[in-house]
Amino acid sequence: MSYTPEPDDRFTFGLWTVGWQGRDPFGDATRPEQDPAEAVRRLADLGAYGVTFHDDDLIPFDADQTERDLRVKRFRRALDDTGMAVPMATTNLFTHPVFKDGAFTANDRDVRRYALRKTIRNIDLAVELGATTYVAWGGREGAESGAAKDVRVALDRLKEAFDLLAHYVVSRGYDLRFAIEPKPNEPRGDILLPTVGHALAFIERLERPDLFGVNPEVGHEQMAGLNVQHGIAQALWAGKLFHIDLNGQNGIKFDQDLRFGAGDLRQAFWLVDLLESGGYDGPRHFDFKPSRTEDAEGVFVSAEACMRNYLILKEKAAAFRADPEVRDALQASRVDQLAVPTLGTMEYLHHLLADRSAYEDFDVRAAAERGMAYERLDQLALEHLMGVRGAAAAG
Ligand code: XLS
Ligand code: MN
Ligand code: MN
Repeated sequence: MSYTPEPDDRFTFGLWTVGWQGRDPFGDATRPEQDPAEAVRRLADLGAYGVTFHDDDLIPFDADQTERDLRVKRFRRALDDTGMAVPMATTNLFTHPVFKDGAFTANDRDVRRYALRKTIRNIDLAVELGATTYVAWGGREGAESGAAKDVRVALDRLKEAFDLLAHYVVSRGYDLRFAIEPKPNEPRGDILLPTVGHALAFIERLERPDLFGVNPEVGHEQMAGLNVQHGIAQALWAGKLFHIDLNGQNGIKFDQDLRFGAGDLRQAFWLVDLLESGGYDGPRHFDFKPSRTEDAEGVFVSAEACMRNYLILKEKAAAFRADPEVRDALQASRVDQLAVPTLGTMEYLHHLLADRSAYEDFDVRAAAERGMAYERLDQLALEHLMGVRGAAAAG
């Protein structure tokens, strides 16, 4: 197998990923500025399906109307020439110093009003370019110290902002849904809605929860020490996986944004296994930072590798699921039994209470002695991943 991506694979990239110049808190840019139209062409050549953007990735923060129109025109031409899509867009509410205390939850009311207008302006452009998902990552919505932010009130303001944005989208008749992106910290010491779970709970308090889902990022969950597969599974279970940011991360440390497949490879394997079987049909969006050690060409080597790694893992996950020994091991671990409801059809609580076999006559000791045989099952997965079993091993 060649692992060559095609638009049907629906791989997308943020303009800010391949366009990242390598500026970090300790060092200047290591790469020149990139023309978004050129990024579109290069990614299309590699087999990507589309690109996504923050308003400021496309149009410099202080651009006047003429420059704005020119930039959008150039970008649009690249999209038309290549057939690349823009399934998602988002707002930069974190780079400019005006957002140093947050955007929708800044203590200063005028900053909050400005953030809403900036977002609405880019929603119009996003919809014009065909986006159906609008990501909201609240990078600066947080605090470094206890008294600085009344978190309960900040959540009121965040709700107010999202309710207003939903109202705007509905009143315009836009086909656009919001995907909230959780992250525990960085750039703020602590960010509001730090994990998928926090975001899911928050969404239920909004006026239009149906218009809001999550955009989990692999590395962000791992920065919190969480199992990303579990978080994504819960988002899927809740019908809230509207979008996903794929990348790599090595445990609890700064946001590494490694290319997909780097970092925790085992979690990447289980994640692909889940996405491919769990009913997610949205874009496979990469939000990574090509290491600042790379030159302009190395950036695309890294981008290509994200897609390649996804396709390799997809093949490995399929081979794992199709392996007769795995099927046997799954059965030995009674994984299928979990799908059987704990009470039977037409069985009610009073039946359970009257069922002596469920308690009084239940052989607790025998049940406790049963092994789960998970080690064999997990070793099979590991051997598929290491390439000593399955299609790749045979070839
Ligand atoms: C930063 C986030 C950001 C969002 C979009 O950590 O990942 O890039 O995906 O604003
Ligand atoms: Mn990240
Ligand atoms: Mn992201």
